[in-house]
Amino acid sequence: MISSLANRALERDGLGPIRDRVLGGERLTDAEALRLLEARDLAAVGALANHVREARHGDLTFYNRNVHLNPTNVCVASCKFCSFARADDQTASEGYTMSLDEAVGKVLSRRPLGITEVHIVSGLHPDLPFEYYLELLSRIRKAWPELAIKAFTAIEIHFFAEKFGKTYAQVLTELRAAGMDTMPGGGAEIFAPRVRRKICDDKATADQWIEIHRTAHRLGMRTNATMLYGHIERLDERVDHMRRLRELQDETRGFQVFIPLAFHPEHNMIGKAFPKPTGYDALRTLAVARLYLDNFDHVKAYWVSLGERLAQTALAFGVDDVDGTVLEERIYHMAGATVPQALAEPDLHRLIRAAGRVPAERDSLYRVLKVHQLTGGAMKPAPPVPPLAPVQPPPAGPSLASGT
Ligand code: V47
Repeated sequence: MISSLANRALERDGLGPIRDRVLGGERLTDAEALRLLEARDLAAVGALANHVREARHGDLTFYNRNVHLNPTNVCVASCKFCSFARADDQTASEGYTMSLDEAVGKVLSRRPLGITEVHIVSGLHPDLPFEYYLELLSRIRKAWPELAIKAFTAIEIHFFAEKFGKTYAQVLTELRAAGMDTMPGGGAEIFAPRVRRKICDDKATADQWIEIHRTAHRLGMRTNATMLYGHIERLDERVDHMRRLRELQDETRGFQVFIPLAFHPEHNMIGKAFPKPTGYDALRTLAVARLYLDNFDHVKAYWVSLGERLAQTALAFGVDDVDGTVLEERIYHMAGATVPQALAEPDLHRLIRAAGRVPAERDSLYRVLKVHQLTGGAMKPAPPVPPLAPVQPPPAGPSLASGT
């Protein structure tokens, strides 16, 4: 329930009608989401988001045991917010490309840690053949069949389709046959063309990002969605971004989680003009996402992007997921993140428990593996994952024109 103090604050700020609609289970309009993003009283908005979070998940807070793999940072795109990409493989410029042995070996070396998911993202390398990616997946899959492989953003899928003359469905089908399970949510940035033109004008468009996720969902895959905020975008462009995600989710139900990503300003082209978003901005964005995205099961506070303390605080502002152990993250550390390279499972438990929540280890598809109650941690059976829209056969022909 919302406390009487929060209720009073909502009334005082003219947000009573929005509160009533949220409590009545009604969908928020774009204008209402914008009102909430502009609201003065963060705690009151947070209380509303917390109500929705607790109604869905109680105190459960999800995390997984995951590792990251970034096989190359060589990238032909020139996103102005990116600190990770390099133009070539020269060690002097900190460019690198792992051999397949190196990349596969890195993943397999984590086996003793009980990892359940690897998250693979790369730069758009101008010379690597498609077989490199297929073999990367198939070698991991063969050596470690039960490891879930979350791989390749929509930006990479678009790049492969263009470079190798395939449709999105063909690229996804071939990667999937090689071992890929789900897709991460990266590369969405902000969908508004005004923003994309300025910060990432030479990679997949918003429409293409959406179409690739739609195609993945139609093929029966689960994917994630992100939003990179805290740079040149306006608040209404954040709402527009979430609206497009909500619309696709209405259509496919294929998204698992929404992850707002706070801009990190170091070592990139726009960082000097835009400092890191404030804690208030981060919490308000997460809370409004929880309230507006009524068809998303989960909202994640990525601790690497927010820092452990803010991610922990976010658990009272609508968030139910903190990502995972994240061994060996590079993208945010190259952009100035000062958080550790990884968090051990007991550290995640400590953060979650100190926020009054219950840690629940999940797998890559958000099935609960273990609820860590303080009294011993009984196993809970994994709930079934609801089916997606029927699997559609990939259309024939190598054309990209249809975007499928
Ligand atoms: O696509 C790049 C963003 C993304 C910066 O799906 C930056 O579970 C802030 O997508 N400041 C990669 N953000 C990370 C990502 C992700 C992370 C965790 C979980 C999941 C998931 C996905 O990071 C990029 C881009 O949008 N990014 N540079 C920067 N300087």
